[in-house]
Formats: sequence, structure tokens, C-alpha cells
Amino acid sequence: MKRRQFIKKTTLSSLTALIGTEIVFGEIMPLGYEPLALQDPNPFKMFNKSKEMVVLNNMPWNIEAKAHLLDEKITSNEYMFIRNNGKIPKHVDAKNWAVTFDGESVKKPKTITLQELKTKFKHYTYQLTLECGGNGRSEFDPPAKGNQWTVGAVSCATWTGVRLRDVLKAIGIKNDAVYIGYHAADTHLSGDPKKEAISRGVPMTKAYQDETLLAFKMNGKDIPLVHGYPLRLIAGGWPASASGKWIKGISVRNKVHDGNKMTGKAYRVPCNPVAPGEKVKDEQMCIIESMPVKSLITYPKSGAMLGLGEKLKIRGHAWAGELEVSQMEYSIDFGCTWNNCSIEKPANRLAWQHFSASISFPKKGYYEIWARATDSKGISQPMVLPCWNPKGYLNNACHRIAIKVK
Ligand SMILES: Nc1nc2c(c(=O)[nH]1)N[C@H]1C(S)=C(S)[C@@H](COP(=O)(O)O)O[C@H]1N2
Ligand SMILES: [Mo]
Repeated sequence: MKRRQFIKKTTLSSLTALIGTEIVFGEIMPLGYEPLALQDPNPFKMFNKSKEMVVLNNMPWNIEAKAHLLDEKITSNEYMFIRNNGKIPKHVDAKNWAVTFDGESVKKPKTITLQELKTKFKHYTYQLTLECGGNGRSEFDPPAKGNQWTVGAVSCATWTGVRLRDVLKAIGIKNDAVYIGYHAADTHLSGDPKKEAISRGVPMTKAYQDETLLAFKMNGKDIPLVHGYPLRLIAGGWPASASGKWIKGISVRNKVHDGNKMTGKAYRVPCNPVAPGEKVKDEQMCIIESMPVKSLITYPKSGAMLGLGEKLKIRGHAWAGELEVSQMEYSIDFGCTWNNCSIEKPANRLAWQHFSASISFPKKGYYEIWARATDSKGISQPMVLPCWNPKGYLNNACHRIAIKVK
């Protein structure tokens, strides 16, 4: 009979370190056995997230914030939502990381190391709003499949990197270039190495904007692994799915990029509005580009109480894709009348803007505060879910909080 194989001493000591205490009887643990303590990862610890964040899915990891957690002017990692389509890359070798530029519209394919990107190109820093196209999906009726995001799949952090435009110029792009598509190091949930978890992109006009970055820093530090370390594409104001994490390649295409999640119903909405629940042919779906105007009350938390005669100072953020927010209003009478909030200018193009207002309430009782932003083209947020679509994208209905005056 073959002897039962026991764990190696070195493996045991690394397991001990991971668990943080002695594994009693560890030497007689079977070879290859993974202790339960390591099979049930604590996502908050693993990703350095606040315990108040809400896990929507663990395969892949999808985690959202609550409105009041997004109160900071610049979102810190602790409160930044996580959206993954596949498995997070396990072995990231930042020292030898490189990006391959290819596709029909590059003059000659070329690979540039991360080190070269950092040393040969000028660095830029911007605050950039990233909102998942599916933020607000939980309100769709009939419901839409996918992560049931409420309001917390949005962030605005500071990103530092090089302009994609500068790098593309150095590579040499043909005149027929139409779109760029990214390729990333995460793996497809099926485990099939030939399939990409996601490979989206943007038209050349967006790729060439000042704020479109190949970023290597978030809030002044290395990007956390789950948010794209060591290199991430950032295309602020567009559905965050265009901002590829763990970038290994950029294809410059002579047609609209057709990578995974660019076609069919993914990140596309009916070109013309349809009735709720209606079936839509793929040919009648259009790619989501700039995100619609939206806002979020981040203080106080819904359910706050105050005494009669006290003034309530509310605050939050508003954003409008590639446009600016030009007006911000609130209502305490279910949308009958609206009052202006004060709204700050964005720190830079594509950054969210901060609003505040001081509110008095006429008598004791229950109130709701509704917030409504208007963009620079005069388009306002709708009060109820607009434009139903099969996959539940672009819900920019007004955010509301409940208040009790005692
Ligand atoms: N490589 C890669 N990039 C990706 C994704 C992904 O699954 N893999 N998800 C996209 C989607 S759908 C969103 S909403 C954002 C989420 O970014 P975050 O997790 O850093 O908040 O990343 C985008 N970039
Ligand atoms: Mo997303």
C-alpha cells in the first residue's frame, strides 16, 4: 500500500503565515489539501474594502457601495465598487509587464514595456468618473439579468498615467483607424484560455482625448490589483466597461472593435426606445457611449432624523458623461416644486461635481428629498426609470432619500 503523502514543511509554513496562527496537526495534513480558512476569503479584507460595501456576486467578484459611502470628494479604494467579468489575474509581474499594440490600423505591431511607458511619456493626472453601464439595474421592470446594482457602481478617483494619444502617435497609426480595443490579463470564467473575459474599446475620437489614459496610479499609489494593477485604460464619462483593467494589448482597428461584450446585447441599448419587455434584434442595438446625467445624495444617509426648526445641509455629487452638470435642484414635495442647490465646477473635464443645499422643513413628519441634475445641453434626470432596455443599462432616475422631522 502506498504511504499517504504529507504536506511539505515549506508549504506548511506559508499556510501558517496566511492563516496567521499555528495549524495544529498541520504536519499530518494531506498533500495538496487547502484548509477551509483559506477557501472562504473575506472579500472586505482581500480587497481592502469597507465592511459596509455590498457583495452582489463572488464568482466573479462584484461589490457595490451605498450612497452614503460615496461621500468623499475623491473616492478612496475602500469605497470603490468592483465589477469583474472574469477571474482576477493571479500572477502579475509588473516588472516585466508589457503592452502589445497591433490591429489592422497600426503601421507595424509593437510591444512597449510598462517601464518604457512610465519613462518615455509625459504623465497626467485627472479625477475621472467611472460608472458601470448597469448601475441602477435593480429597478428594471420587467427585470434585467445581471448584477442587481442599486446606486453604488460609480466612483471618481484620481488617475495618473500617460495619454493613450501620445503612445498611439509614437507607435504610428494608419489613417483608416476607427476604433481601439483592449486586451487584458483576466481570464474567462470558463477557464478557456482562448476566450477573453471582456475586450471592449472606444472610437479614435475618444481614444485621442486628453483625459484618456493608460494609468498606473490611482489616488497617488499603485492601482489596487482588483482595479487593474499594474496598468489600466481609463476613458472617463463612458460606461466603465470601456476602461479595461490589467491591459496587455491594444488593437487599433479599421472597423468598430468586435471583442467580447462589444456585440449583441452587451453594453448596447435599443437605438430607438422600445416598450418595457419588448424583444429587440441585435441589429437594432447601439453601443453606449457617453453616460447620461445623474446625481447622488451622499449626505445624510437615507432615514436620517432631525428636530423641527433645524436646517439640514445635504450634499452629493453629480456627473453627466462627457458633458458638465449646469444645474442641480432638490425637491421635498415629491417633485412638485424644485429649489436650486449650489454646484461646484468639476476639478477637470470628466470629473464629478459636488453639490450642497441647506433645507428647512415646514412641519414634523416624513419627507423625501429628491435630487435632480441638468446637463449643459439642458437635459435633466427623469423622476422614474427611463428607456427600458433588455440588459438594464443607463438608469439615471433621480436619487431619493427619506427624512423624518421630529
Ligand atoms: N480586464 C477587465 N477590465 C474591466 C472589466 C473586467 O471584467 N475585466 N470590467 C469592466 C466593467 S464592466 C466595469 S464597470 C469597470 C469596473 O471597474 P472597477 O472594478 O475598477 O470599479 O471595469 C471594466 N474593466
Ligand atoms: Mo460595468
